[in-house]
Amino acid sequence: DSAHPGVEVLTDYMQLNVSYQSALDEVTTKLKIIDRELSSGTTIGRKNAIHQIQTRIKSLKSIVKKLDKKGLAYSPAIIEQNLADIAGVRVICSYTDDIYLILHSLMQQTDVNVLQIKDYIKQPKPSGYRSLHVIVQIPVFFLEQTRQLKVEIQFRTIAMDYWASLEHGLRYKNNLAHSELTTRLEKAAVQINDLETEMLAIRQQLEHDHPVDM
Ligand code: 0O2
Repeated sequence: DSAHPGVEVLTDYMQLNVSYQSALDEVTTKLKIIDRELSSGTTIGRKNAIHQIQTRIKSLKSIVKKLDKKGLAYSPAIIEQNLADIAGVRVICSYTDDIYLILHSLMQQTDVNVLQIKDYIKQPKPSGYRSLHVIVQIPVFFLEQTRQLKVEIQFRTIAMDYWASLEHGLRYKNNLAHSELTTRLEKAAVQINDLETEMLAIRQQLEHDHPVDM
């Protein structure tokens, strides 16, 4: 029965999935093109600038939870207006400098509208979390209309992702609020950052000593 509100919500969500999956495809293609050029050895880049690209569409449960938190009702228009992370891309890079190189390249593209940048690399969260969050808006060409859709891109290094993934898993299963463990997790984030800085310094030393091999 299509009059049932549950059916309507599900139908809207399926429609939203189709739209935002296409937005994810567009952004992923842009990132792959940048990575291919960086890895070709003809530019300033190096192999494996992008280690991995992950994508996800926010689950119906998470959408409803977020709307509730904001005191908003469920409707496709409200979601599109208020939630910028329905479509999410996680770009896991080898080194921090590659992140800014890729961001710069995306910002140059005339069809990419950068709506917001939150730099938790320069300014980590109190938890120790580090990543660069960027909201972009891109045109997606459908059969009968062109829609401007938002995508959240989270740029991280392998080291940042290591910490964030494990921390997320620990936090998800346990209530870590204000415990001694949060302090230890914060310290672990600092140690991982130190390690990452050292790996970058090693790479830069190698580039300096053997400029053509890299
Ligand atoms: P999921 O399942 O990853 O989507 P908002 O996004 O509007 O709710 P805010 O504060 O503007 O709120 O967003 P923020 O903090 O810039 O980005 C939220 C996302 O960043 C989270 O998504 C996580 O993916 C990630 N994140 C932020 N802080 C932490 C942290 O301390 N640890 C880890 N592991 N990840 C973090 P969601 O919505 O929580 O969930």
